[in-house]
Formats: sequence, structure tokens, C-alpha cells
Amino acid sequence: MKLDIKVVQDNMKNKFIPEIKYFDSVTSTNELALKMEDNLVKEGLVIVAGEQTKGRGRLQRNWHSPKNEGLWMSIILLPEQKNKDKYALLTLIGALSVQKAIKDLDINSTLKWPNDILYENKKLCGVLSQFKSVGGSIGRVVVGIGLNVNQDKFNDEIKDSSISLKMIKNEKINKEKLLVKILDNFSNYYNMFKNEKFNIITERWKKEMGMLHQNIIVNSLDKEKYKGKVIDITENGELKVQLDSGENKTFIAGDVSIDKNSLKL
Ligand code: BT5
Repeated sequence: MKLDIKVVQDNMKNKFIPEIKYFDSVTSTNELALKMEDNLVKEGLVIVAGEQTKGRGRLQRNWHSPKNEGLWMSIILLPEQKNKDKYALLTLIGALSVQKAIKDLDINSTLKWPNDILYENKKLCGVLSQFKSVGGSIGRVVVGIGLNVNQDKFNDEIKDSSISLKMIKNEKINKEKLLVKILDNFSNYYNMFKNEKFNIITERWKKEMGMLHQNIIVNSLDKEKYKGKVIDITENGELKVQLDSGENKTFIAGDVSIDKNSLKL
């Protein structure tokens, strides 16, 4: 069923979100949020869509966003420049906000650095943060959230690696209530960010992430593969890994997977 945006608006308690714009169909809510003219942008403005025809993951990957079956949205932020080196935390905040909201449905999920929520190793939600520069420095941050809500099935390409809330609970989920909770949580976490309580955010993340102290492989942006053990999330939201060589390395981006070979040892 189509999202009833009026119900969402009527139930929003927090003052951080000035407006929620709903569209039946867009290419990508992130694309829209990035293209929006500066004079129309307000901090906390949310764009939600019924479907995305060109939903995006990281590195231009595809994000499947079928009509009325998920929450596909972007939150626009105008954070202070002085905290630039902490912007990666905004992605972590997106995932924490969704995870807390689905806990209220009695769903225990785990976070996977930097942008996934997993349930029994299947992907339930992905977050994509993008930036728009104004006058040479980052002026606008767009936190895009894609959450699988009421799908009964996925296409062949992702069916073994994806899951929806409905598949977990065996019942249809109320998207309006869920969206209100996610945005309330986001506003609370963003307040922590603005108050520079970065360590609360990273500590919470560490508590909820599945790979702490595990042997993993990082495929980094420089296309190198690194093997090691996850030891921390830094105050800047980076993944800190103790490499097999003994040296510590931090990653700001990358794809992480469990090192299955090391489990056999
Ligand atoms: C992500 O990228 O997980 C970020 C997804 C962000 C989506 C939101 S929706 C609203 C906003 N507007 C956008 O255009 N995007 C954001 P990444 O970690 O790179 O994962 C992408 C991979 O996840 C794909 O290559 C597929 O393998 C898989 N995938 C695609 N659609 C999926 C889905 N609906 N559920 C689970 N996995 C999916």
C-alpha cells in the first residue's frame, strides 16, 4: 500500500524535521536531494518515494526499490564545517536510527560497517551518504536510507542475500509508524552529533556491530585486499583493523566480509 504521508506528518513529534516531501516515483531520492536548489533546502528536510527507478548503492551499484514495498528516503543535513572529519558518522547514525526502530518490532539485527543492517546475514537496510559542495567545501550532506519492509520476494540477483521485515515477522508492517520512529531516532542521534558527543555514537555502533574482534577481509577503495581483525570504530567513524602483519590500519570506506578461511584454522 502507498505510504500515507499525512499520517506520518500528523504523528511527527520532533521539531528537527521541518518538512517531508513525498513522491510516488523518482529516479533516486538522493539524486533529488542533491539536485535541489540551495534556496529550497532546509536542514532536516526529508524526501520519501514510493519507488525509485534508479536507486543507488555505493560505487554506482543498483539499489532495488520496488513500488510501495520499502522505505526509500533521504534526509538533508547542513552540518557545521568544523566537524567535517566526522561526517562519516552521519552514515552510522542512519543505520543506528533504523536499527533502533526495528528493535521495537522485536527484531534483533546487527550492523555491518559502514552502512548495512543485517538479519541472519541477509541485508535488510543500506545507507548511502552523499555530499554536495558549495564554494569548494561540503555544504550539504544527504543521508539516503533504503529499508526493505513489505517485500515477499526479491529478484534472482539478490534473493539469497536480502530480506524484508515482512519476511522476518510473517506479517505486513506499518510503514507510517516505522518512518516516524526512524526520523525521531535520527533527530536524537543527530543532536548527539551536533553536541559533539561522537563517542556515544561510536560506542553504540560497536555494541551493535557483528564483526568486532572477528577476522575479516577488507576490500578497500584502492582495490587492495587486507586481512585482519576488527578492533575498533574510531571517533571519525573509520574501521580500525589489526592486520595479520601486526600493524593497525584504519579504513574510511570499503567492503568488509568475514574471513571464512581463518575460521577453519
Ligand atoms: C547500499 O549500498 O547499501 C546503500 C543503499 C542506499 C539506498 C538508499 S534508498 C534511498 C536513497 N536513494 C538512493 O538512490 N539510495 C539511497 P551498497 O553497500 O553498495 O550495497 C549495494 C548492493 O546491495 C547491491 O549491489 C546489491 O547487491 C544489494 N542490494 C540492492 N538492492 C537491495 C535491496 N533492496 N535489499 C538488499 N540488498 C540490495
